[in-house]
Amino acid sequence: MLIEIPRRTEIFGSVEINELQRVLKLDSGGFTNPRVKDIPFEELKKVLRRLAIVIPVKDESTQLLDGVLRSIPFDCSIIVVSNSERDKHDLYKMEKDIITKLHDLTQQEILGIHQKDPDLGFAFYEAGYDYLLDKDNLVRDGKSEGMIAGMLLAKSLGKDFIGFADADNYVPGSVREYVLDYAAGFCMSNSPYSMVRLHWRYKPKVVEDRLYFKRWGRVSESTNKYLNLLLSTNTRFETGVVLTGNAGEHALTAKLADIMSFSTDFSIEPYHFVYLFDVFGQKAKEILDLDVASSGIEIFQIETLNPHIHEEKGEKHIKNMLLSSLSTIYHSDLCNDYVKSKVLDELKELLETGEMPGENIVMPPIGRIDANKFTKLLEGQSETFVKFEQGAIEREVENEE
Ligand SMILES: Nc1nc2c(ncn2[C@@H]2O[C@H](COP(=O)(O)OP(=O)(O)OP(=O)(O)O)[C@@H](O)[C@H]2O)c(=O)[nH]1
Ligand SMILES: [Mg+2]
Repeated sequence: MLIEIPRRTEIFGSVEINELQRVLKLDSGGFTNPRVKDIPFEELKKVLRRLAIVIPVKDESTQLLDGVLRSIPFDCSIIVVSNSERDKHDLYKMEKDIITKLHDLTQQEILGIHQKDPDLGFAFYEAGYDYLLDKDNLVRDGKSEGMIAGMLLAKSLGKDFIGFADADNYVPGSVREYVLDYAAGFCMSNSPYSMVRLHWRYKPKVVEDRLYFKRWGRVSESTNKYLNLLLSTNTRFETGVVLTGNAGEHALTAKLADIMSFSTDFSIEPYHFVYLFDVFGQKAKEILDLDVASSGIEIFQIETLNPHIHEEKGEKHIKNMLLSSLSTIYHSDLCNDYVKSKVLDELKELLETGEMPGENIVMPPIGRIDANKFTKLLEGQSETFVKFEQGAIEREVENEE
């Protein structure tokens, strides 16, 4: 892959945010120059083998899920965490069938679980992690809650890198690129604590019967604006470095996943920044982790070559995302009265007069949970858990011998 080298890096305490980098070519010919980095495919492949892709899914069309599953490079493991309907129609059964068929045909490693499985709730309960459980000890609804389950399963597979891909993507080829972009980010990183966040080149919409290649979504634009304002007011140097505040498509090292707190549902992505700024930024109250402080946390923001074409979820979803994204910023330790007033102005149509943005539920780090023990509680117990191991690699190794 040929990818731009970031021109600038903003440093905020232990957090290094690299400026947006464009993917120049998905393939490359070994040509190097000071402005671009050439990453040979073999290097990407080494990372892919250490990467699990978690796919959170809720009531998406099975055609879309099928395309996304087939697009994930073979070397990665896939983990599907579904919160799809099971009552009227058992959509999860159909998803499980797709997973099973895909494994039969490809031998790729693939795991699946349903978010509402009582055994999943029990595994969290046994691990002493009840922050995402409801009163019946079931995992709450929410994308973030599903992602946390996925991260633990990835850790139980011994993966060093964990990435996410939405299930509602219409273009399987773009999902394949996202995964390669994650691998490229990890190839460039020097710290064991790093994160890769994707920015779409375009998010096309249908306008007057024709495709319009839109650059920015309304929620992303606002979230980025206020995350940048948070940084600017604290460093006193204006910046626009954050361009991936709502990046659902992102990946992080398992070591970083271990020390992060996660905000509920769709506020998980903007909260990554808020958490890192609050806890590891230059105004952090205490140094929590010496290893992190000395290694630094690297954030890469990569502009994809492919546009992002996904299912439109409607105005209500967009409003909820905007409200929960800006609420995380409003409740940051670093948010002063000026930024708070700007956020309130932005949200005035969504809040009643005098109403303040509610605080999102935040779930503490998962680093203390024994992921193997957690997964063992599901194996052989849970009705919805499936785990298909990779078959073909063994054959490859045998051939090499
Ligand atoms: N496991 C799980 N997945 C969910 C849940 N809610 C949504 N998802 C999935 O999370 C992914 C992202 O959700 P979308 O609704 O597409 O939201 P988005 O793409 O971030 O937002 P838009 O850009 O507004 O469409 C999709 O694959 C959803 O099916 C949930 O409660 N649990
Ligand atoms: Mg979507």
